[in-house]
Amino acid sequence: MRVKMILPALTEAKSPFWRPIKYSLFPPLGLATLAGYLCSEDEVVIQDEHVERLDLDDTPDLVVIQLYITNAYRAYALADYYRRKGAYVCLGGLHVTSLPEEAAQHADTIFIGPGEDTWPAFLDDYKDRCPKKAYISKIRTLVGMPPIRRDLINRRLYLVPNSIVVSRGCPHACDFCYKESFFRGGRSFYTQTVDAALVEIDRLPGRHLYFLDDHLFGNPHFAGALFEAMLGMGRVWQAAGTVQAVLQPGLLEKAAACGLRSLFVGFETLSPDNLRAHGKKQNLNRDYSAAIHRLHDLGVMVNASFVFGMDDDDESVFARTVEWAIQQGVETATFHILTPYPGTNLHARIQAEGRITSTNWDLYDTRHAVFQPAKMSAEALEAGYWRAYHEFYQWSSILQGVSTKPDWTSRLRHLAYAGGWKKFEPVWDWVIRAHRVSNFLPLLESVLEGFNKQEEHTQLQRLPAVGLGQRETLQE
Ligand code: B12
Ligand code: SF4
Repeated sequence: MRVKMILPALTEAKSPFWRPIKYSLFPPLGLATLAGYLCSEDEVVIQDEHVERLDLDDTPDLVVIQLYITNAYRAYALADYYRRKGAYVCLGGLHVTSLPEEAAQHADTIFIGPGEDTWPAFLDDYKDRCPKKAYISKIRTLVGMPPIRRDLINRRLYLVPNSIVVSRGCPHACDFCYKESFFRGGRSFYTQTVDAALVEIDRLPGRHLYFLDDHLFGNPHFAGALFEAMLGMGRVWQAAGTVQAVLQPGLLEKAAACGLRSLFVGFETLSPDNLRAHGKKQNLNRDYSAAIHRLHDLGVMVNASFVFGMDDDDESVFARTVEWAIQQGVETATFHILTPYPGTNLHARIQAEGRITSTNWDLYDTRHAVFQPAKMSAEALEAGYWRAYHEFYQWSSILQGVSTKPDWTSRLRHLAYAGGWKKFEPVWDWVIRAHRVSNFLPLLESVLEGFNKQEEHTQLQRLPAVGLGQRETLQE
């Protein structure tokens, strides 16, 4: 059987003139995971339109397309094209789960929820010539998952080829997040075994890892055991976590000791009313500054995530948030416009209030206001969003952030990391077009390390007396 797996791109990512580095970061891990369930006799190709031109002259038997909300229209066009050519087309992913009826018009089979149970079930039915129109995920486990087909990924095309997920979902339930609707009907947070996670880590060459888990720290027992086992592996890694997890004693120390160097943290808003309204209870009454200090003290850079346009936000939110982030010495910030994804509680509420202003999924990219904000106009929200990026990443702000750092190493690291991402976009564009992006991984590793080995040693001294075995190994 000839199988073609496609991660379609949204329009801007395809443009030969503008290839933001963001689209060349991570390979299509979801598709490579699904490819693991195919037979060794199957001919499989994965194509990622974010980084390569699709070969549309082929004649696969089975076409598998992954949908996010912003690539949905492109995915439907590709699905229609391959169905006309006689291929059997499967659609799955987040957007299919949110709007199955919409997706079903373009597919032979659709998949609702994660694919680890439904995809192998479909493959059996397909071989028996009795595939169903829809498969709904119910069994939620990562136990027994076949190895991810990383051999199908062209590592050269990505800055961060070593992306990895060792869990699915998240223990929280913020009303704007995709996760409640995606995992409806079964468990919405589960992890691999520590041993399976370590096997996957061992398969990844080099030093750098990027954990794409929604909340790597979500199960403290799992995370603690994983970090202890990673001690001495010499890895340098990045991940995402919550303020709550950062403030929890012990766990962050273990993470930093085994190589955590930058953490994406969902602060989302400085307003407690907003946190309450959006079900982000885990952030309520948490000392954000203390969380940032803890991270910085342990040598971990902060990528602070903020959402603009919640009901308590007026036009003062942009300047206040940016100023706060700069004063805290946050190295990088990611701003989003609140986006009511179909299927979420947020969407249901905003729709019931008659405030949805667009159902053009291309605009659901967290950079457009697709609803009427409560305390400002949609235009003010979009303008404020762009201003926030501009003001946070202007040189004077970067230098102000740098000046909060206590020593030259962390100052230099802040400067290199923040400046590297946002101040050299044309250079990145050239590098991506020249297919040389993977050459920059050693530079990224070096910046994350803070050009400094001493720190790792210091962190090890601070570790509680767990995982002694690994510590001894490291010191040998
Ligand atoms: C990596 C990533 C990206 C990469 C995407 C490319 C890539 N290489 O994957 C980049 C950086 C480009 C990106 C960009 C964006 N992203 Co993004 N991204 C992620 C992230 C962090 C990880 C994805 C991942 O690898 N997951 C792990 C794999 C194993 O899971 P998976 O991909 O979901 O695949 C599984 C299932 O979905 C299912 N499945 C998927 N496809 C199919 C197909 C079939 C046939 C079957 C059976 C099953 C199936 O089975 C797979 C195995 O279980 C997710 C958050 C998350 N934790 O998932 C956000 C996430 C997907 N991104 C999101 C968003 C909003 C965006 C952006 C629109 C906006 C922005 N401001 O960043 C842009 C635009 C993306 C686009 N192309 O349209 C949202 C999507 C919301 C939604 N409802 O669609 C998410 C969920 C983040 C969030 N919490 O809000 N992103
Ligand atoms: S903590 Fe993050 S991943 Fe978890 S539900 Fe909230 S937004 Fe989603």
